[in-house]
Amino acid sequence: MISNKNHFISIFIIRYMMEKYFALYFLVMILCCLPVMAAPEETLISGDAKLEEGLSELTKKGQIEKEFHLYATDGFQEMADGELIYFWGFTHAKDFADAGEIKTKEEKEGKLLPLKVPGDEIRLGSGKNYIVVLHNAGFYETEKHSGVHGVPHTIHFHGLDLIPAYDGVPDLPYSPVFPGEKYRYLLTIPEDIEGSYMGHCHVDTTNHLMAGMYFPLIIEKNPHEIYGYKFDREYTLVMSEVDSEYMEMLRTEGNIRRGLDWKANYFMLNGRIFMDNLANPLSTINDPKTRIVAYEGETVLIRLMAVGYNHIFAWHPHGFHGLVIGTDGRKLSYPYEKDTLLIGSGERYDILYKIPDFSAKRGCLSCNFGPGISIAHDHNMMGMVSQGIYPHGPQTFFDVRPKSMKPDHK
Ligand SMILES: [Cu+2]
Repeated sequence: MISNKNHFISIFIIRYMMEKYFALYFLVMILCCLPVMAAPEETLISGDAKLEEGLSELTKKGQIEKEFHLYATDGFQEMADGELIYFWGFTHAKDFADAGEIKTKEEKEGKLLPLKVPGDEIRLGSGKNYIVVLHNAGFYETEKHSGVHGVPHTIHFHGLDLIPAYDGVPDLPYSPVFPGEKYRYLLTIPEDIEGSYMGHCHVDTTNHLMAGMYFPLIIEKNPHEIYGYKFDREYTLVMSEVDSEYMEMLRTEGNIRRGLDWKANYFMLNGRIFMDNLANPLSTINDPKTRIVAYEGETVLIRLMAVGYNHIFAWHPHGFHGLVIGTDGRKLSYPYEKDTLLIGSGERYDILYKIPDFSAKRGCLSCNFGPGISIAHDHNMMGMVSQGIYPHGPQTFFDVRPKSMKPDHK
């Protein structure tokens, strides 16, 4: 039994301890509760039981080749003429890793790569399973009173024949992805499918697509081979258009119903325009993904794609006829030669250019069988005039170099 004296001492000690350590106890409690008190985690829009079971089964068996995390957001892109254009688009963290939920502009800038239009290429292999997770990171550049806050997005994998749950059409059957949410798309690529495709947002498509929400998607069976044809180098060229004034209106007012007012004033190749100042670092020709470099005797594959409102692009390289071997992700039974190829929104063409070997005899004095630079451009002249100035359009160089300059030449 505790005596009165001992009891008094015990209470005194407890009170002393409580007072002394109360601040510390309080601090520990706050720190422990912080994760609970923080904003709720990103919400996953889940599919029905069958979809979820299928996904976890593949994951358990280790049959998911790779998971790509794409973040829908907004930003600015500087053009070669100095114009800063407001865009919407898809970006990602390094190696398309999961960067978790993005809730602030600081997090976006710290964890994700700067927004680029078109978005970076995604490359998949035939006969494999992939998961693409779409996160809506929200918009950070719109003005407060703009009507485009809290806008949802999806990804439509253009050209892949997928079930509706993975086809990216909003509410068919799943709701589109709002800020703070994410959705998983399962892409099972059949063994016999390869070629050039695209991904783009399918919410209010006129506005979201034209605002920059698109990226190339490549499916390959074997590297340096397509439809049974071998090639040495490849370039993916996305031809697209943007109305920078409309985009600024979206940013400031957000009146999406003006979609029919769209009037492109920039026509781009991989999101860039050509400049008459050849040293301009933002010009098409100074982008290693857009300047077509090849060495004598090589075969170059061009994966040509278009995104547009009403512009039909006319791809025309000077000095070369290309062999069109595939279109819209399918091999052509009868390939054909073209030097001017019309391409409309959503179309893709796979074209091979055989660069003759200069060491072989020229066919004639004026034949372009040799090293040097020639241009390749949009032959729909409307496209060669961005902001009213020629030749600021989708134009690049075909830069053919002597075999002796090849880095691995012996
Ligand atoms: Cu969208």
